[in-house]
Amino acid sequence: MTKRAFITGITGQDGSYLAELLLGKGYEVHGLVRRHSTLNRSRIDQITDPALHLHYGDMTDGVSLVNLVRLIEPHEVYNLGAQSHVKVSFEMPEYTASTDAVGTLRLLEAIRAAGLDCRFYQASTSEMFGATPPPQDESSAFYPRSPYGAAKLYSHWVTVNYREAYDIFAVSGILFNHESPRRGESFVTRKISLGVASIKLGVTDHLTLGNLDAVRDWGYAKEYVEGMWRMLQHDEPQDYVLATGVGTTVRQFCEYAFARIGLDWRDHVRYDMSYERPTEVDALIGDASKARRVLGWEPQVTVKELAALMVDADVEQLGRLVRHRREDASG
Ligand code: NDP
Ligand code: GDR
Repeated sequence: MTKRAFITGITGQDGSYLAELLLGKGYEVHGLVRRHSTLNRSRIDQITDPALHLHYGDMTDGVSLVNLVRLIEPHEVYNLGAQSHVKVSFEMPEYTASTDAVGTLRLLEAIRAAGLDCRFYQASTSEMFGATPPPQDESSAFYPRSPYGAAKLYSHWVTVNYREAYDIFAVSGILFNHESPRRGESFVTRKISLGVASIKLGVTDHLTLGNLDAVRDWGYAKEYVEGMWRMLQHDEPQDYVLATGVGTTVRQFCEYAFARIGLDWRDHVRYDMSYERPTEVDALIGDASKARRVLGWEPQVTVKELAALMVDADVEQLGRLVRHRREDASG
């Protein structure tokens, strides 16, 4: 029997890697896409597999979710769709809550009302731990520090509640930061790798950042989507932390990224307080022992390797663009 998966957030970093993973395993994959005035499917454009189907909808539109769940009758639902930028959540708190908190409720209700025997994955986040000091694991206290973190905490608990109240196989993956060349350009690691590439190619000579002291646990996104899938294959619905266990400051990440092209970050990084958040999360370092023990999940790519692979990808991609522009300009 062909398994059907429904992915919200399929056009995002994780959604695109997850779609590739599931198609590779023989799944029929259905993805929720939002209507934009111009298409923004660059992360999934390369997928030519006819088993991929895209449907218009939105996490803020319950009717679209109800209709799609009934139409697709998925065996597995991965809820990755969200306003995922922490700083933006301070500027758009209500929209963030509607998408990231109530959106999950809408989707769970659609599944419950359809009476489907389907497994549900919720994209929870280390941001729910917020001010709780590291290391953080599944039993650590939650203390979100942003509208994003608070909205995701609602989704986390409503996922637990639907599991207990309605016996739905619903799991919450509490994932620490994970990055890749497909990372959105306004998240700090990608901003750094793109900045480094721009400096190498002579497009600019500096990069402007906010708080360099924040500590994050950065892993490679491709490995994390494998963890999501494993959570849904286990016999029991449980919640898991996915993390590398290694804490790195934004400053250190800069050091690694600039070193890749033989430069000293201190000569090129400027500070701008407008990138600071009203409340910051100082340090997140995860303990993923449970995922290692129960799911056999273990990340391989180190933060240094991650910085290098992101810089290399941006140098190549931006290099192509710059060459084309120069060719065009020279007629
Ligand atoms: P991205 O920002 O790359 O992708 C977010 C996705 O959600 C996009 O496909 C976006 O669509 C979609 N989306 C946004 N708003 C809506 C909406 N109102 N209705 C439907 N879809 C919407 O995020 P990531 O891939 O990095 O993360 C995936 C999930 O995991 C998110 O929920 C995020 O909060 C969570 N998470 C991420 C971590 C990380 O380090 N990457 C860590 C822990 C949790 P569009 O392309 O149209 O904008
Ligand atoms: P985060 O990721 O908030 O951890 O959320 P982000 O890359 O945005 O910030 C990480 C840290 O870097 C500091 N920082 C900057 N951040 C950005 N974006 N831009 C800057 O210029 C800059 N300068 C310093 C931030 O203050 C912060 O401390 C990500 C998202 O993917 C969430 O969706 C996810 O849930 C969490 O990771 C786990």
